[in-house]
Amino acid sequence: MKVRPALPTSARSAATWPVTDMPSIAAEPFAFDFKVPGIALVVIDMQRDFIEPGGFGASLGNDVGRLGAIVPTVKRLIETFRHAHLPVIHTRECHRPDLSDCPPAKRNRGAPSLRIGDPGPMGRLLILGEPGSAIVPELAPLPGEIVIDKPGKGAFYATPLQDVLLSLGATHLVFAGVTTEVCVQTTMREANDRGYDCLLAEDATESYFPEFKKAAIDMIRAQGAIVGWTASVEEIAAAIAR
Ligand code: C5J
Repeated sequence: MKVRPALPTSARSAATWPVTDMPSIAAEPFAFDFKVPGIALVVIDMQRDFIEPGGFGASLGNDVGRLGAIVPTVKRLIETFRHAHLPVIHTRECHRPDLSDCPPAKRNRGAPSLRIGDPGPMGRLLILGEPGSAIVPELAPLPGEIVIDKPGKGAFYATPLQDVLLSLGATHLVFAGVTTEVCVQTTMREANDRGYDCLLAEDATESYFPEFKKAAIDMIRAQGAIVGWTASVEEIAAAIAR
């Protein structure tokens, strides 16, 4: 797996982040206190393959329209972090063209109309470099922003994400992206186990199944934020702006 670029550029290095008093986001189940420097945004898998017709999500029989609807909200969140010179990390679920990083158990599961690696209208499904694996143009990473390519649902598995976060000095992570109960929740759980304080942007994440999104949000913040916090983009933006 590659990180593009290998490490954050100087514009986003911890040394240049502004230092402030500990700010706080109005969140559930209680306020999310964070540090600057120390907070980073992780945008999970806002790829054409999940969001546009003809991709991997559609091959599983899903109505992809729900996911496209959050693009403007995710964009607002990304721009909030960019404006504050805080790190933005993007992930993409994708595999090598020879599928050497795609276990048969993943590729052969179920009865989709197309399998990972099969040719579709946006190129081969979930294959690095194919048009479908790209992040939707509205949310395209800026030069210097980190892109993590991941073969699994969680963004820590078989990727350099942990090293990247350590190099950034990140301690608090805000999550957005798709799908809430699969790659977003898996990554949040991985991050939580690694000691990061995690917050999910409720209106900048989506599922093909509204009931799964609601259940995931409920599970994350239950039992005193057992996996993490949740808050609206409005509240996150307000706190970052302060
Ligand atoms: C899925 C993802 N749902 N990004 N991937 O297969 O959530």
